[in-house]
Amino acid sequence: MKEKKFVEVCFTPHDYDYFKGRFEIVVVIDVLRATSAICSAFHNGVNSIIPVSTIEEAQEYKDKGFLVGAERGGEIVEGFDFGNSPYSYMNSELKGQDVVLSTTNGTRAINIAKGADKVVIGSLVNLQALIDWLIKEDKNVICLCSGWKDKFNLEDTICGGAICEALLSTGNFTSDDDASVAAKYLYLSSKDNYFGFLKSSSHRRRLKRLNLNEDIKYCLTPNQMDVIPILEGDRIVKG
Ligand code: 3SL
Repeated sequence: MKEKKFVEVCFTPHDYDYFKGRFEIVVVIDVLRATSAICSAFHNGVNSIIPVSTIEEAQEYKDKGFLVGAERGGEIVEGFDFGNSPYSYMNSELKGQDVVLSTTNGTRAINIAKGADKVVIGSLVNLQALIDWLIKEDKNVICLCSGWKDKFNLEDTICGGAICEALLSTGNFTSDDDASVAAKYLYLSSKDNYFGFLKSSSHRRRLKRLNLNEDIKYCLTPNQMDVIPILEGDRIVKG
Protein backbone atom coordinates (compact mmCIF):
# COMPACT_ATOMS: atom_id res chain seq x y z
CA MET A 1 0.00 0.00 0.00
CA LYS A 2 1.17 3.53 -0.81
CA GLU A 3 2.58 5.41 2.19
CA LYS A 4 0.42 8.35 3.26
CA LYS A 5 1.83 11.86 3.33
CA PHE A 6 1.51 14.09 6.37
CA VAL A 7 -0.46 17.33 6.55
CA GLU A 8 -0.10 19.33 9.76
CA VAL A 9 -0.81 22.82 11.06
CA CYS A 10 1.78 24.95 12.86
CA PHE A 11 -0.11 27.57 14.87
CA THR A 12 2.62 30.23 15.02
CA PRO A 13 6.02 31.10 13.50
CA HIS A 14 7.40 30.62 17.01
CA ASP A 15 6.51 26.90 16.85
CA TYR A 16 7.94 26.37 13.37
CA ASP A 17 11.25 24.93 14.64
CA TYR A 18 9.32 21.85 15.82
CA PHE A 19 8.26 21.13 12.23
CA LYS A 20 11.17 22.46 10.17
CA GLY A 21 12.83 19.99 7.81
CA ARG A 22 10.12 17.31 7.93
CA PHE A 23 7.80 18.72 5.25
CA GLU A 24 8.65 19.31 1.62
CA ILE A 25 5.93 21.95 1.21
CA VAL A 26 5.27 24.89 3.52
CA VAL A 27 1.99 26.76 2.98
CA VAL A 28 2.33 30.19 4.59
CA ILE A 29 -1.04 31.56 5.70
CA ASP A 30 -1.96 35.09 6.77
CA VAL A 31 -5.64 35.40 5.93
CA LEU A 32 -5.90 38.93 7.43
CA ARG A 33 -4.30 40.22 5.28
CA ALA A 34 -0.80 39.55 3.92
CA THR A 35 -1.29 36.31 2.01
CA SER A 36 -4.70 37.46 0.73
CA ALA A 37 -3.06 40.68 -0.50
CA ILE A 38 -0.26 38.68 -2.17
CA CYS A 39 -2.82 36.49 -3.98
CA SER A 40 -4.71 39.62 -5.02
CA ALA A 41 -1.46 41.11 -6.38
CA PHE A 42 -0.76 38.13 -8.65
CA HIS A 43 -4.38 37.87 -9.67
CA ASN A 44 -4.12 41.48 -10.81
CA GLY A 45 -0.89 41.09 -12.76
CA VAL A 46 1.98 41.97 -10.41
CA ASN A 47 5.13 40.26 -11.74
CA SER A 48 6.89 39.41 -8.47
CA ILE A 49 6.93 40.27 -4.78
CA ILE A 50 10.03 40.40 -2.62
CA PRO A 51 8.92 39.72 0.96
CA VAL A 52 11.13 41.37 3.57
CA SER A 53 10.87 41.06 7.33
CA THR A 54 12.03 44.48 8.53
CA ILE A 55 11.25 48.10 7.73
CA GLU A 56 15.00 48.71 7.39
CA GLU A 57 15.22 46.18 4.53
CA ALA A 58 12.09 47.69 2.97
CA GLN A 59 13.69 51.14 3.14
CA GLU A 60 16.85 49.86 1.42
CA TYR A 61 14.73 48.68 -1.52
CA LYS A 62 12.81 51.97 -1.54
CA ASP A 63 16.11 53.86 -1.72
CA LYS A 64 17.02 51.76 -4.75
CA GLY A 65 13.83 52.87 -6.51
CA PHE A 66 11.57 49.86 -5.92
CA LEU A 67 7.84 50.19 -5.28
CA VAL A 68 7.49 49.16 -1.65
CA GLY A 69 4.46 48.26 0.48
CA ALA A 70 4.92 48.36 4.24
CA GLU A 71 2.43 47.71 7.04
CA ARG A 72 2.77 47.62 10.80
CA GLY A 73 -0.12 47.16 13.20
CA GLY A 74 -2.57 47.29 10.30
CA GLU A 75 -1.47 50.72 9.11
CA ILE A 76 0.63 51.89 6.16
CA VAL A 77 4.13 52.78 7.34
CA GLU A 78 4.79 56.45 6.58
CA GLY A 79 6.97 57.05 3.55
CA PHE A 80 6.07 53.85 1.70
CA ASP A 81 3.99 53.47 -1.46
CA PHE A 82 1.14 51.37 -0.08
CA GLY A 83 0.30 48.96 2.73
CA ASN A 84 -1.25 45.55 2.89
CA SER A 85 -4.74 46.06 1.54
CA PRO A 86 -5.67 43.57 -1.20
CA TYR A 87 -7.31 46.54 -2.94
CA SER A 88 -3.96 48.37 -3.25
CA TYR A 89 -2.80 45.65 -5.61
CA MET A 90 -5.70 46.16 -8.00
CA ASN A 91 -4.03 49.38 -9.12
CA SER A 92 -3.22 49.08 -12.83
CA GLU A 93 0.10 50.86 -12.22
CA LEU A 94 1.33 47.73 -10.44
CA LYS A 95 0.69 45.44 -13.43
CA GLY A 96 3.92 43.81 -14.55
CA GLN A 97 5.88 45.37 -11.68
CA ASP A 98 8.25 43.82 -9.14
CA VAL A 99 7.24 45.06 -5.72
CA VAL A 100 8.64 44.71 -2.21
CA LEU A 101 6.43 44.02 0.78
CA SER A 102 6.98 44.05 4.53
CA THR A 103 4.14 43.24 6.94
CA THR A 104 3.87 42.64 10.67
CA ASN A 105 3.62 38.84 10.55
CA GLY A 106 3.07 37.46 7.04
CA THR A 107 6.32 38.40 5.34
CA ARG A 108 8.23 37.34 8.44
CA ALA A 109 6.59 33.89 8.30
CA ILE A 110 7.47 33.59 4.60
CA ASN A 111 11.11 34.32 5.38
CA ILE A 112 11.11 31.84 8.26
CA ALA A 113 9.86 29.15 5.85
CA LYS A 114 12.71 29.71 3.36
CA GLY A 115 14.79 26.56 3.06
CA ALA A 116 11.85 24.21 2.52
CA ASP A 117 11.68 22.55 -0.92
CA LYS A 118 8.61 24.61 -1.80
CA VAL A 119 7.04 27.60 -0.05
CA VAL A 120 3.60 28.57 -1.32
CA ILE A 121 1.18 31.29 -0.32
CA GLY A 122 -2.21 30.23 0.99
CA SER A 123 -5.34 32.05 1.98
CA LEU A 124 -9.07 31.63 1.78
CA VAL A 125 -9.14 33.56 -1.49
CA ASN A 126 -7.15 30.84 -3.33
CA LEU A 127 -8.15 27.92 -1.08
CA GLN A 128 -9.63 25.43 -3.55
CA ALA A 129 -6.93 25.99 -6.18
CA LEU A 130 -4.27 25.49 -3.53
CA ILE A 131 -5.92 22.31 -2.25
CA ASP A 132 -6.06 20.89 -5.80
CA TRP A 133 -2.39 21.77 -6.31
CA LEU A 134 -1.33 20.18 -2.98
CA ILE A 135 -3.23 16.98 -3.81
CA LYS A 136 -1.41 16.76 -7.16
CA GLU A 137 1.98 17.44 -5.58
CA ASP A 138 1.44 14.56 -3.12
CA LYS A 139 4.16 15.69 -0.67
CA ASN A 140 4.27 16.23 3.11
CA VAL A 141 2.63 19.59 3.86
CA ILE A 142 2.93 21.93 6.82
CA CYS A 143 0.51 24.86 7.03
CA LEU A 144 2.43 27.66 8.74
CA CYS A 145 0.04 30.16 10.33
CA SER A 146 1.51 33.65 10.58
CA GLY A 147 -0.53 34.39 13.71
CA TRP A 148 -0.07 37.73 15.45
CA LYS A 149 3.36 38.52 16.89
CA ASP A 150 4.08 34.84 17.49
CA LYS A 151 0.67 34.22 19.04
CA PHE A 152 -2.15 31.99 17.80
CA ASN A 153 -4.94 33.45 15.68
CA LEU A 154 -8.26 32.03 14.60
CA GLU A 155 -8.38 32.96 10.91
CA ASP A 156 -5.06 31.40 9.88
CA THR A 157 -5.82 28.28 11.90
CA ILE A 158 -9.21 27.93 10.19
CA CYS A 159 -7.55 28.14 6.77
CA GLY A 160 -4.96 25.53 7.83
CA GLY A 161 -7.82 23.37 9.10
CA ALA A 162 -9.60 23.64 5.74
CA ILE A 163 -6.47 22.43 3.96
CA CYS A 164 -6.09 19.54 6.45
CA GLU A 165 -9.71 18.51 6.09
CA ALA A 166 -9.53 18.50 2.28
CA LEU A 167 -6.24 16.60 2.04
CA LEU A 168 -7.25 14.05 4.70
CA SER A 169 -10.51 13.41 2.87
CA THR A 170 -8.56 12.13 -0.17
CA GLY A 171 -7.31 9.20 1.92
CA ASN A 172 -3.75 9.88 0.74
CA PHE A 173 -2.79 12.07 3.72
CA THR A 174 -2.67 11.64 7.47
CA SER A 175 -2.21 13.95 10.49
CA ASP A 176 -0.52 13.15 13.75
CA ASP A 177 -0.72 16.35 15.79
CA ASP A 178 -3.57 17.55 17.98
CA ALA A 179 -2.98 21.05 16.57
CA SER A 180 -4.12 19.77 13.17
CA VAL A 181 -7.18 18.09 14.70
CA ALA A 182 -8.08 21.34 16.51
CA ALA A 183 -7.58 23.36 13.31
CA LYS A 184 -9.84 21.00 11.43
CA TYR A 185 -12.62 21.34 14.02
CA LEU A 186 -12.31 25.12 14.00
CA TYR A 187 -12.68 25.02 10.22
CA LEU A 188 -15.73 22.74 10.42
CA SER A 189 -17.35 25.04 13.00
CA SER A 190 -16.76 28.17 10.94
CA LYS A 191 -17.00 27.10 7.30
CA ASP A 192 -20.59 28.20 6.73
CA ASN A 193 -20.00 31.73 8.00
CA TYR A 194 -16.37 32.82 8.35
CA PHE A 195 -17.43 36.44 8.72
CA GLY A 196 -19.77 35.76 11.64
CA PHE A 197 -17.49 33.22 13.32
CA LEU A 198 -14.54 35.57 13.19
CA LYS A 199 -16.41 38.48 14.78
CA SER A 200 -14.53 37.54 17.94
CA SER A 201 -11.10 37.36 16.29
CA SER A 202 -8.72 39.96 17.69
CA HIS A 203 -7.21 40.94 14.36
CA ARG A 204 -10.62 41.26 12.76
CA ARG A 205 -11.54 43.67 15.57
CA ARG A 206 -8.22 45.52 15.10
CA LEU A 207 -8.86 45.97 11.34
CA LYS A 208 -12.44 47.03 11.99
CA ARG A 209 -11.22 49.76 14.34
CA LEU A 210 -9.06 50.95 11.41
CA ASN A 211 -12.17 51.06 9.16
CA LEU A 212 -10.90 48.16 7.06
CA ASN A 213 -14.17 46.22 6.94
CA GLU A 214 -14.09 45.93 3.13
CA ASP A 215 -10.65 44.32 3.36
CA ILE A 216 -11.97 41.85 5.94
CA LYS A 217 -14.89 40.90 3.69
CA TYR A 218 -12.56 40.41 0.73
CA CYS A 219 -10.11 38.26 2.69
CA LEU A 220 -12.88 36.07 4.13
CA THR A 221 -14.51 35.38 0.75
CA PRO A 222 -13.15 32.00 -0.35
CA ASN A 223 -12.12 30.76 -3.78
CA GLN A 224 -11.98 34.02 -5.71
CA MET A 225 -8.94 33.06 -7.80
CA ASP A 226 -6.75 30.18 -8.82
CA VAL A 227 -3.29 31.69 -8.36
CA ILE A 228 -0.66 29.75 -6.40
CA PRO A 229 2.07 32.23 -5.50
CA ILE A 230 5.34 30.40 -4.90
CA LEU A 231 8.68 31.48 -3.48
CA GLU A 232 11.59 31.24 -5.89
CA GLY A 233 14.80 32.35 -4.23
CA ASP A 234 14.04 35.71 -2.63
CA ARG A 235 10.97 36.44 -4.75
CA ILE A 236 7.40 35.26 -4.82
CA VAL A 237 6.18 34.59 -8.35
CA LYS A 238 2.99 33.26 -9.88
CA GLY A 239 3.21 29.46 -9.79
O1 3SL B 1 0.44 40.59 10.02
C1 3SL B 1 0.52 40.82 8.83
O2 3SL B 1 1.44 40.45 8.12
C2 3SL B 1 -0.57 41.64 8.22
O3 3SL B 1 -1.32 40.83 7.40
C3 3SL B 1 -1.35 42.38 9.24
S1 3SL B 1 -2.53 43.48 8.56
O4 3SL B 1 -3.73 42.76 8.24
O5 3SL B 1 -2.00 44.14 7.43
O6 3SL B 1 -2.81 44.41 9.64
